[in-house]
Parts: sequence; C-alpha cells; structure tokens
Amino acid sequence: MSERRLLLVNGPNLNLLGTREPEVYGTDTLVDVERLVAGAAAARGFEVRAVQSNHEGVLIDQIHAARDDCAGILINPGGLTHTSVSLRDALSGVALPVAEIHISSVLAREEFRRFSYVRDVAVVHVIGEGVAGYARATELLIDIITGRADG
Ligand code: CA2
Repeated sequence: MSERRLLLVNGPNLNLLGTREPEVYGTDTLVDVERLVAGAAAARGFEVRAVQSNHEGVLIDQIHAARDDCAGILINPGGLTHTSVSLRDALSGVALPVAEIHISSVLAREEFRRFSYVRDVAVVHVIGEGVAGYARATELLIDIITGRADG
C-alpha cells in the first residue's frame, strides 16, 4: 500500500442530505458524513479526500485520479448506482478496493433500487445502516487494505 488515503465519493443529490426526506436519509448533512468518515479513517491512520458531485463525469474523473494517491474508494453512488455502466467501469478500471454504501435499505424500497451496477466491483457493502454505515464501511475497507480481513 503506497498511500494511507481514501477517496470518499458521494453521488448526485447527496448534497441534499439533512435538508429533506429525513425519514429515509436521516438528519445528518453531507458535512457530517464527511467528518464522520474522516474521523473513522484518522483513528486508523488514514486521511480522506471527499468529493460530492451531481455530475457523473466529475465523479469518474475523481475516481481515475485516485489511482495515483489513494489506497481505496468509499462510494455512495446515489441514483447512479442503478443506472451507470460508466461509473462501474471507472471503479473496476482503477483496480482499487471499493466499498459501496447506501444509507437507506435499497433492497426494501422500489424495485428499480434493487439492482446495483457497482455491487460486484465492490468488496465491502454496507446498506441500510443510515449515515453510521459510512463509518462501518470505512473500518471494513481499511481492514481489507491493511490485510486484517479478506472480505
Ligand atoms: O440510500 C442511499 O444511500 C441511496 O444511494 C441514495 C440515493 C438513491 O437514489 C439510492 O437509491 C439509494 C438518493 C440520494 C438522494 O439523497 C437525498 C438526500 C436527502 C434528500 C433528498 C435526496
């Protein structure tokens, strides 16, 4: 492992966290999420570069850039989870370990949320644990990166 840094990616509309639909997504904001992840990573000696965008190409460019200086990627792709072959190809193309996070229980919501293009390119999946799931995903991904777990 060359770098003790993670890329945290939040996809479209996650900038709205904490502003509406609290019954689905809770009351924490995106800033709270980014602080939570930074704290969980720092406790294990990692730093985090966080990006949120509503634009698929921006997310893909950031994923490509992670090849140079990150040891893994935490991603909540938002609605792109269910639609984007390109995002999936970017994740598989950089060949870094990926953790897929969903705040809500996507498997228990509308049918169209059940399928994920990201699922089988990720080695960690934390789904339906609310914002706290980001911290657990961070720990699980670091376990894999540091060789403390194998999946
Ligand atoms: O449960 C998740 O984390 C999702 O990835 C969130 C996406 C949704 O399309 C996925 O199916 C599941 C939506 C993100 C929108 O976030 C909002 C947050 C607050 C208010 C409105 C939208």
